[in-house]
Amino acid sequence: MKITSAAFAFSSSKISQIPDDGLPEFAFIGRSNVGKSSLINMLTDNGSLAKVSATPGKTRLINHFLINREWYLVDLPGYGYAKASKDVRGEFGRIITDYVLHSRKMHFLFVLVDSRHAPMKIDLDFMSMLGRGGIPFGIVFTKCDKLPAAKINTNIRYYLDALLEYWEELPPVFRTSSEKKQGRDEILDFVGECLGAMRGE
Ligand SMILES: Nc1nc2c(ncn2[C@@H]2O[C@H](COP(=O)(O)OP(=O)(O)O)[C@@H](O)[C@H]2O)c(=O)[nH]1
Ligand SMILES: [Mg+2]
Repeated sequence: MKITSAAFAFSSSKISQIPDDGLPEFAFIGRSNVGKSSLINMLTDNGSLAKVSATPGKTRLINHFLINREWYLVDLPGYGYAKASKDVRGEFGRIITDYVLHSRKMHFLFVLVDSRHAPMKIDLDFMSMLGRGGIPFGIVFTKCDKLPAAKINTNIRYYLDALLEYWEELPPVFRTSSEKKQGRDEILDFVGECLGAMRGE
């Protein structure tokens, strides 16, 4: 898919504020600092659509960007930064659980993880919550330019092996680098195929 237009649409602090105009939503989430804003800017070919921040964990809003007047790219708040609350829902923040578990407009969720790290409990917990809820998601390995390719491959293999201890099959997997523009076509083509399937193509 080619992106011909991308523009900020609106911010919401709870899911009831999200306008219902029938357009499908593809959302992005991950721990703070995982490279989510950079990825959104890379995908939309816009250097400043999403703010790349040196101080993680600030955004508590859901940001919608309208792409090609056809679908929304949704920037969800990062999780795992604020101190975990005792409230079970608090681990990821209420707005996050409300959106990913209960927004009927979300068509697919891209869960970002840093390709340099071993699986972290909070990411595994998050994915297992998605699995229990039957939420369609894929994993995006970010910052693939930061280590040599062989090392990244080993890390990702290790990560996927860890997931296979919990899951019978793996979700779709994407490798990205916002620095090198790696993984852009794969993600956009995936979204394009989902949109085509929704139109019955
Ligand atoms: N080398 C490299 N650095 C990245 C990449 N993506 C993000 N970063 C850096 O990681 C930090 C956090 O990025 P940001 O997009 O703000 O993460 P967010 O908190 O998940 O939105 C910033 O210093 C970025 O420059 C990438 O693909 N490669
Ligand atoms: Mg950000």
